Amino acid sequence: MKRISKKLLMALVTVGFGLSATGSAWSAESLDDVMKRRGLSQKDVLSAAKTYVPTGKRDEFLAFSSGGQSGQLIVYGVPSMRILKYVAVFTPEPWQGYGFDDESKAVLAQGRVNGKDILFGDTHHPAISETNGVYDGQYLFINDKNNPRLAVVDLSDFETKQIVVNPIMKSEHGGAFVTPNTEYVIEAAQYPAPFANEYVPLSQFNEKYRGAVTYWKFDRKEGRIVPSESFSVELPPYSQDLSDFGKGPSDGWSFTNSFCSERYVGGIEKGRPPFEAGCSQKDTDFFHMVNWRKAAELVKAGKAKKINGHDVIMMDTAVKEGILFLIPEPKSPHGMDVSPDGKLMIVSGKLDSHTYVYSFEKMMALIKAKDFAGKDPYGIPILDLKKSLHTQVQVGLGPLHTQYDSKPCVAYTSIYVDSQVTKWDYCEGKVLDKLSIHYNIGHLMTMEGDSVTPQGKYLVSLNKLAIDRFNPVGPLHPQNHQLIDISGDKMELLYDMPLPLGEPHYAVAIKADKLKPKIRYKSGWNSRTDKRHKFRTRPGKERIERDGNKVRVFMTTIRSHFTPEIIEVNEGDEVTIHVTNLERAEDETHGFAISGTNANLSLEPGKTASATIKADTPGVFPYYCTEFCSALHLEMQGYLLVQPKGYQKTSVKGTEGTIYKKADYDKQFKTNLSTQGVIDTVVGYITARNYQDFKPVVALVEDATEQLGFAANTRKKAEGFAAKKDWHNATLWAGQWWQYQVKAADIGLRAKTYLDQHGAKVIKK
Ligand code: K7E
Ligand code: CUA
Repeated sequence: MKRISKKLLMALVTVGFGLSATGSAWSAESLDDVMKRRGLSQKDVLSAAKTYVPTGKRDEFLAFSSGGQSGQLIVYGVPSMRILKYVAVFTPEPWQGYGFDDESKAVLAQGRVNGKDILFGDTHHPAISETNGVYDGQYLFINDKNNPRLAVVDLSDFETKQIVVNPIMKSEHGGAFVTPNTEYVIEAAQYPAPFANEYVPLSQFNEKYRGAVTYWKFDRKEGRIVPSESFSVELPPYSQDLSDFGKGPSDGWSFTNSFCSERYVGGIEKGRPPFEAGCSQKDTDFFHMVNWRKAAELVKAGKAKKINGHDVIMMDTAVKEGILFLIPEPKSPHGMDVSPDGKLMIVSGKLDSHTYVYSFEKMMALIKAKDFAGKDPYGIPILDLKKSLHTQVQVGLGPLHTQYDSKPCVAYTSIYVDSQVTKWDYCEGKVLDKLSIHYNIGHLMTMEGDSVTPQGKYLVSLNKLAIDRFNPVGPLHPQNHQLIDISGDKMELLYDMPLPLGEPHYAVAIKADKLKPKIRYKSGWNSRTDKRHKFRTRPGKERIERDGNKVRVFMTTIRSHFTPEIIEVNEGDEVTIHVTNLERAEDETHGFAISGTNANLSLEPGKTASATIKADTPGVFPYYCTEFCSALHLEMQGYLLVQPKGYQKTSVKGTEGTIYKKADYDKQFKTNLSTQGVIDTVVGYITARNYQDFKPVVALVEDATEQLGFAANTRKKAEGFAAKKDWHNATLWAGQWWQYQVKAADIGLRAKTYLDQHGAKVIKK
């Protein structure tokens, strides 16, 4: 402690009042030297200059990538490709306390399937909420392919708020995609299964197994999906795949493609050809079109059937009401991407080297004229492929997904087998450029590339294999996201980013300045329900309440202590600890973990989070702060003592700690006075400048003022004890007074540095 004291004081004096060092010394190496030494070409250096974001500067776009088998969401900046956050969605994640505090456990519990906790998700497609087809940066939705679920992430704090389980599907894939005003989020089934939770032999596949699309109603004001206002449309047992919503002229419709329209059921163990053979026999599969707006009206009119408590429009109703149509599409298709103007739908067949561009206008004309090529086995009218097509372009082997440029008619398609990105003109139907990637691209993403206003500039290729791109780290390789410059006529590869967290499928990128995430919560906030926490604690109101064998602890935390610091309970008690972080300062997150338990909280400023534990093992369990929050972070600790049943107080005497005398008090008092002198000078330095013009400094000054308030209070306590000649307590409180001074000084110095670096001006007093 004393060592820190000296160091800090020295820092105060030297940094605070020494000459500010304006680094003007030339680096010994020139750019040429470095290029030579590191073997960099001109092109490498240009790429570096295009992607490098200097310290303190920020990225122009934020990308949200699915986290694949991690069940999470990955956030990174473009063009720097710096990873900023893994947002916990379907899987417990200790850093964020997700699945380790009671509040987030309640969110994960919403995602139980058949009453079982599911602690894994396979996230594929994130979608940012839209207003008039433009990304608005408010919410993000993401699906879980394995357990058909959808999650809502609030982009005001990047936290998962809700998980809904699809009531009729057993797996899904074609979600999440949103309507142009985010009234609905779509989820399309993947592997057909019976809607009811029951056994049905595969011999009844055609009759009893079904596909579907679900339209989840989103209440933007509440920021939550409303399951009771959501509905589905029954579809044939084709494996539905990707989906997209119409916009502009095609608004009101949704489009979903499918594979295995052969309805093959496999059975390799019975000597039958495997799924992959039986599911790719026909030359074409089916593209489904659903008039979702009319479907919503049919539900309102009572034309849906309740299945598992959920409204489903059955196929016969859908056919009769004219809201469901099919069109052949290239076999084993994958992507389904509506053009920014909503006039065209692009589909690629993985086993075909073409992309097919469908014309919404032509499709509607065929429907209007009842000009159908036939019906499928379920009576759904089929539109003629040729008559529906705008054009067809040979783009390469294994085309998957398509994204759009800010330039009209320009699209980019991922070419899996050829490991390429093809840039092409979908109006004229011609290829413009090709670029090799490394290796086996899945999705690709342009900036806001599936909205009505694509931003161009960059493309990220989400590659399935990295192979030789990075330092080897064992047989399991990271994924490779490659950044590509698309601002010119020719695509230029800029950067390889390893992603070591599951296999991302789709990603979306938004202009960073559209996001306005909060810095702190309102004090005592339950971030998962977005309401004041029922068990928040105000400063001074910390307490421990007991009701039978249920113990409730109302705890607060602020640099660098918990209140209370000692919790004594009895073996067999159920203990719930509600911790409120009283901090208002930016980035002052505290953690809270208890030895021998899974309790682990992340307490951002203002948040209240809770841990419930069963005190079934008697003993001593230290708890501590898991975030390095201040110079005395290690001292941010406490004890949970669990007294065994029938514990008898022993007569063995013990002692605790050091006893302080008057000399100790005098010494501490003197230190505090000189520290105060230093603080006064820093305060003088700041207030002599136009610090109020700098928002971050104003926040720092508020924080420092708060710390100085605490210092004044503890000083009074110290002096009170000194007056009573209780030198021991007087010394301890004087020590605490000094702690607050040090925190204030630390913050003051941060403010001073900021002012120095941002050209603050001296103002006359
Ligand atoms: Cu192509 Cu799930 Cu969209 Cu994987 S998906 S790549
Ligand atoms: Cu609070 Cu470390």
